[in-house]
Amino acid sequence: MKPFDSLPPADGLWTGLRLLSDPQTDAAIVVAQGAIAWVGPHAALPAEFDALPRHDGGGALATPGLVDCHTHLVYGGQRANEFAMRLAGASYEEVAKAGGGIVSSVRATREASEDDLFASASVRLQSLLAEGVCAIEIKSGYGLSLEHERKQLRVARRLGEAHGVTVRTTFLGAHALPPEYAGRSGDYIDLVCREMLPALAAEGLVDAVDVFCERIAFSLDETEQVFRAAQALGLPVKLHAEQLSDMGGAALAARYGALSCDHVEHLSQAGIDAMRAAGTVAVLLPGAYYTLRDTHLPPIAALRAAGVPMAVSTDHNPGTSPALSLLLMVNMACTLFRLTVPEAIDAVTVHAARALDLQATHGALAVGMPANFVLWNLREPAELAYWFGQRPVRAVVRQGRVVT
Ligand code: DI6
Ligand code: FE
Repeated sequence: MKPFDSLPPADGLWTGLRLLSDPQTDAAIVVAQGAIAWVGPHAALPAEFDALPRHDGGGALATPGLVDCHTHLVYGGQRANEFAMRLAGASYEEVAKAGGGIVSSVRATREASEDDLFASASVRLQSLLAEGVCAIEIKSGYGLSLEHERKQLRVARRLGEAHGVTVRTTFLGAHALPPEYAGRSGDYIDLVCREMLPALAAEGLVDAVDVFCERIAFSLDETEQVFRAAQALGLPVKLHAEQLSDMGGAALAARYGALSCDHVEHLSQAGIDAMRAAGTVAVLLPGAYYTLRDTHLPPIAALRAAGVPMAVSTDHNPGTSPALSLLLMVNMACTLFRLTVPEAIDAVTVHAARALDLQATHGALAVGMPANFVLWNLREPAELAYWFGQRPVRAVVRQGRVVT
């Protein structure tokens, strides 16, 4: 892999583009010092930019760089065996109770060195980047002790530096009960709140805090304890909410001004109303829905009617969503969840950026933002959602450099 800062700068005039807002018109983008200096119809290009060195877009469709706003990318091992067990009839909850599930990834993650984790996550990250992802959230939650959560979060930071991609880290210490705390959930939550979170936050490793609020994970009360600890440190919260049952997690998260509530298959109208009032994004995860062969659809029509912004993400994780294509998730969000094409595109750009509090710098083609955009070998925007299993990328500009 070439060092990121040896890649060519994207500065100059990008011509022969078509924009989502007006795909019929020949458009241009000006990049100066790694940021977008101008974007619009080529016919309206100010004369001052005309003499800049040119990059030919060849008629490509240009979109903002994609944002994958919910991933568990860093872990040891894989769990294809559980996939096979579920095919033989076991449910996700049964697999978890039989000692598989999250805890088996915890074992493998604890055994792996920081370099092992970096190497395996790098391979996965490269798949996402090749498809135009320019910002990604990476959660901890497979370490479940100070030492091993730190290791995961340090790897997440290193991935961002080495690959030249914006990484937002999320501390998910309250993902599962580690085996050494069996029957002592309260003690573990104390450890998370009093030791792990403050220490990792002090090391600059935590951009947000998440909890898995579910019957097989942590209760509403325990979730609130973690949220209080996050609030005391000035950290934003998010929540794995109402994935398998309606726990009332979304309304609680909204009370803490959550950036997002994620999964939300069993979200109630009260939860939706609370999220709307708080400006919380609903993150839809069709990869997990599909892998678990779930049949309980998230309340898309009610979210749409309420005007709650909807994001879509891979939820990449070894248990319920071994997905490494955000475009495939766009297709599934349309086919399985009935998002419209414009909704699905917003879901992996502007709304996904908002779920990470990155809306000032990512998710749009706007003057002043760092240059993160993708040129697609596609004629019309609907093709972004239509094809699956191909990678119609002509070029990616990430953090002001031409990377593909
Ligand atoms: N919800 C999920 O879908 C993943 N974590 C979570 O809280 C599953 C993680 C796993 O099975 O390893
Ligand atoms: Fe998840």
